[in-house]
Amino acid sequence: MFAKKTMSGNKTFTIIKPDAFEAGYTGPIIQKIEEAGFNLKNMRLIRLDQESAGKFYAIHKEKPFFGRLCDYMCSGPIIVIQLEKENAVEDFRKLIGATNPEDAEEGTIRKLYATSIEANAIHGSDSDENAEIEINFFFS
Ligand code: IDP
Ligand code: MG
Repeated sequence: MFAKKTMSGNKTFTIIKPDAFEAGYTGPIIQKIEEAGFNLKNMRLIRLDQESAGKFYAIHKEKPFFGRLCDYMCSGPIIVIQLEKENAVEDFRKLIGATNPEDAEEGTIRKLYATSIEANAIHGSDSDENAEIEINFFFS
């Protein structure tokens, strides 16, 4: 009998969202990401259009907040970053904290820099599969 060991991937993907970019938090956020042991593999400053925002957040298209989310993500420049670290997806989700900054743990990026459940400063992939899809979406 072999113990089943599931290997987690070493890639994840993040976006410094328009509110955090506009507020000048790009530097401190990247510093926290690097201090947590992530390596920056690819990075761009871009501005999304409605079509790309809708594609990126397609899994939320039935949600009541979808339209506002797309408007918000297009409201200003963003930084998209491919990251690498052992156990990347899970460790990065811990580093950013809960979706709603009011529920985020002390010291997490959303606790420190987010202003609301919508304008929550940063994105983090939620699975290895989605990390791959999101990286290919922006860096291919
Ligand atoms: P996540 O970013 O923590 O993975 P998701 O549920 O995947 O959270 O939602 C994607 C993004 O949609 C959130 O980061 C946030 O910007 C926005 N969002 C999520 N839930 C709400 C809501 O209830 N109201 C408004 N915006 C929301
Ligand atoms: Mg999500």
